[in-house]
Amino acid sequence: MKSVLKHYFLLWVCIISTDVLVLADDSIKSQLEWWRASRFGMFIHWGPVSLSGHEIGWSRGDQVPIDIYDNLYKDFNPTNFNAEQWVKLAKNAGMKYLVFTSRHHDGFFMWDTELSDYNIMHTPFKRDVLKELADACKKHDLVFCIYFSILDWKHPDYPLGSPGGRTKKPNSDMDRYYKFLEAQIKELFRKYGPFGVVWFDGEWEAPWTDQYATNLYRLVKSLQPTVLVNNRVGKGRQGMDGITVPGQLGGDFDTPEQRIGRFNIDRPWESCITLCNQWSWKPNDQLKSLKECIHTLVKTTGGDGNLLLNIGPMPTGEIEPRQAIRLLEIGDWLEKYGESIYATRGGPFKPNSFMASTRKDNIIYLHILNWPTNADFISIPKLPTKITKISALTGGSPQLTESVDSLKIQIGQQFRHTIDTIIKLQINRSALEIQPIDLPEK
Ligand code: H79
Repeated sequence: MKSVLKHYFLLWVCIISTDVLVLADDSIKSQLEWWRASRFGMFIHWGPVSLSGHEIGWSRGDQVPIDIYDNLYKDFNPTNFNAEQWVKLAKNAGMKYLVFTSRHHDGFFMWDTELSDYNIMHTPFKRDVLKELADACKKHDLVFCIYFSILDWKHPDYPLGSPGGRTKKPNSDMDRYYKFLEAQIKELFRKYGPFGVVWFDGEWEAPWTDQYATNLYRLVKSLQPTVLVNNRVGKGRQGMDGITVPGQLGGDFDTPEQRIGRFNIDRPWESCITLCNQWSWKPNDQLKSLKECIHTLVKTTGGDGNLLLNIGPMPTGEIEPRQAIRLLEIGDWLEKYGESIYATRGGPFKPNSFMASTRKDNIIYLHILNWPTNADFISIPKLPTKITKISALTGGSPQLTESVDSLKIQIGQQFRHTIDTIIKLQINRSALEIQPIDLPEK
């Protein structure tokens, strides 16, 4: 009798878990299509820690003593914050969605919550930043998304208190903490939803278990069946490559961090990468060049992933002018060449160090990122299709020479760009049907 019951129980567990996955697959299909076609989003890491200039994700109880860190909010008064300016900047940068840190590991709530006093309304600023951003996104037609850390080093019920679990809390209660977390998620959806994505983080710490993960995933999908959830809801992410271990709860997409993800046309993925070095603002942080930003976007898209590019606004509420200028430069580039990025899929050539490729309909875009120094042409493997036309989005008239096993492409020196030379190949079949092709590293 006992073993029969056990079988019933196992069957029930299987039905419940399959049910979650099937539900997700059906209801997010068009949402995933939108997200993939968007290709480029803005990540924003912001909070009282910007006053100290230390990193939001690992300075509490490390570079900044806990009692100092937890009192920073009393001086947080970003009077120059203007949600519409941030949103307009994201739009002008060519970004299609915005992911904002509603609550990071440090436990500070950037919204007007009923669940804790440790929130933005208890700063001298007293304005609901999340609400202002959600409204501005709606007004300017940018998809609003939230980042939310599963861990909370400040809350007494969460067992750990600083990076690496170095601080432990004596009277913690993880079950009670989980209820508190659920209440936050419900409040967020009720007051600020719907969202394009809920971007979880902090799942790697030991108190978070598969059971909590499954419950949270179900809760989120019940609140908004169409919302996308990243793989950090569960325990299946492997390291900073961000790939989910097969068979584990992995949400709707993978999340390589501070690196370009590997070519993958089967599983959706998004690289999150900072525009400077830190996630949250620090003075004189090193800013990436325009070339590095474009190469990152092109290689990400060429690998069939999205790019979530992060900025950390200053404690005044402003985005550093030099960072804003860089974003506008990216936007200018996308304005001219966006047809080779948006609504494309990665491939068929897998990116390597000198080029990437994207495709849609019967078109393949070759993005040549570094020209060979010892030749005036590039040579790539032949395509299993006839090429009906060759042109260059970036100017000039490229010449194509086809041999038995390779394609040779030449273009005048003055049309070889230092950032990206975009060659457009029109073919006589759907480019999406072509199997991925490895490019040799010369
Ligand atoms: O929100 C951003 C980060 O704050 C958060 N995830 C992204 C999206 C994040 N929190 N922790 N981590 C990422 C991983 C931290 C790795 C670390 Fe380290 C190892 C922190 C300290 C040791 C690597 C090495 C970074 C600093 C030294």
